[in-house]
Amino acid sequence: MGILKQNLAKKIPDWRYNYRQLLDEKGDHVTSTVTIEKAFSGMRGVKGIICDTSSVTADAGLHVRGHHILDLIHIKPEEVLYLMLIDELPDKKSLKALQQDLQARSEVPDYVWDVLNSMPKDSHPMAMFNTAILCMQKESKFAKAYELVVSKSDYWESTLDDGLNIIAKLPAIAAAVYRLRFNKGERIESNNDLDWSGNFLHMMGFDQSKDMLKMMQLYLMLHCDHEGGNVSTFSSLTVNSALSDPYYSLSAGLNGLAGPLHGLANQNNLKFVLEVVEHFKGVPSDKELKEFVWDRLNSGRVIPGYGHAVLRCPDPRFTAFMGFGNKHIKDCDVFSVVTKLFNIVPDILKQHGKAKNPWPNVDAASGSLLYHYGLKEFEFYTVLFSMSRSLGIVSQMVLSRAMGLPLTRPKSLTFDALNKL
Ligand code: CMX
Repeated sequence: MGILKQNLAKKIPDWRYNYRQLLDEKGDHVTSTVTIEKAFSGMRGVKGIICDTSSVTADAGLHVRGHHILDLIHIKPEEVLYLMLIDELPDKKSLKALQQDLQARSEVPDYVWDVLNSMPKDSHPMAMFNTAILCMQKESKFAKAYELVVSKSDYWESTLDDGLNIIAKLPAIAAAVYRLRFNKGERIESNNDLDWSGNFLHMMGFDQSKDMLKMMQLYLMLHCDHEGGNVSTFSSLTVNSALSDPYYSLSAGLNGLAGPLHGLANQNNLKFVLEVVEHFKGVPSDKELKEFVWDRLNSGRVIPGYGHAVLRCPDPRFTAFMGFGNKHIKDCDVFSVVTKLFNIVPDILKQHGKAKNPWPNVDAASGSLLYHYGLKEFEFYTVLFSMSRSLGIVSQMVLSRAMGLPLTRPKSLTFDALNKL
């Protein structure tokens, strides 16, 4: 039995007990009220779903199992996966056991390469990545367990199996999408001596420089989770609540991550930054950059990487990326423009008067680091976000099944019904 299953099996009985006790004692407590305005605003602020892996506060941002994200920037993606699921950071032995478990599950079925090879050469990398996950659905242990009428209380085990099987394969799939889509040559065989991020860089064909590896570990850790209501996680969990297996559920949510208001903002932000550098043939003055930003806003376009549905402060994940960039990147026009944008965009958005949060989100800096280290194909960036977000989505699916949460099914109202209220 893998380390995660072993430790979850010890924890889940207590969690279930606490959950039942909470329902018995406080089941009728009100968490929030829903007004017509909220119904028309994408349910902003409606507290109606459960997420234990992480929470986001408006003034401090992401906490993973109670740890502020800036206190976790030294850990690897595998460690944050363990933390989200087990509610503890792994010791060295547990981390090694998890890494070995992932390596043992990492072989990708050959038919995935056939599917990817047969897609149009100009497919978006996100369409390729999500198709690769979806086409492996027939491997699902959960779907087989369901057919065999496994007890509902055991659903979490096959959900975990599927989730780990997918996560283990993501580095090889993402690297293959990169090499195929951007004509980088043949796929590179996996090197199981490397960790999840290192092996990914190796299969992409990048040098294993210490800084680049650290940057990739940071990238793949920072995007892991953002509580339960963001589009990708919420979509995955909704699909999973119908007992669709993790292959169906994860690819559904990642299709949401491919939207420009969500994860695609990282590619759009870098595209915007490159447009600035190209337009001014380098780093513009503050005055020039202000005019450029206003022109974009006045033409009805958003500033990608700024604003957020929940945050009301600079995103600490942005702060983490800027900290890394300030330490490691010197004389880079792209990073200088990102820094300048941070100095001028919030004031402009405040004057513009629409965005409730004028501050940068995670997507405002991440691309400049990737670009600096030679990963210049910005259409690929959301795939990296997806690899990381899969860790949180899988964790949340496993915990939802462990708690036996039911089908997600909020009630809708017609316009007429609202008028009659
Ligand atoms: N640039 C210009 N206008 C913006 C803006 C931005 N960065 N952020 C918000 N606004 C506008 C909205 O478009 C909206 O305008 P309308 O009333 O004309 O529709 C208005 O301000 C109010 O929006 P809001 O309540 O502040 O923001 P929402 O909760 O509706 O949306 C988000 C949040 C992130 C979609 C929005 O800020 C946005 O579009 N940002 C740019 C895209 C982006 O960076 N997305 C990535 C978010 C993080 C992630 O998921 O990866």
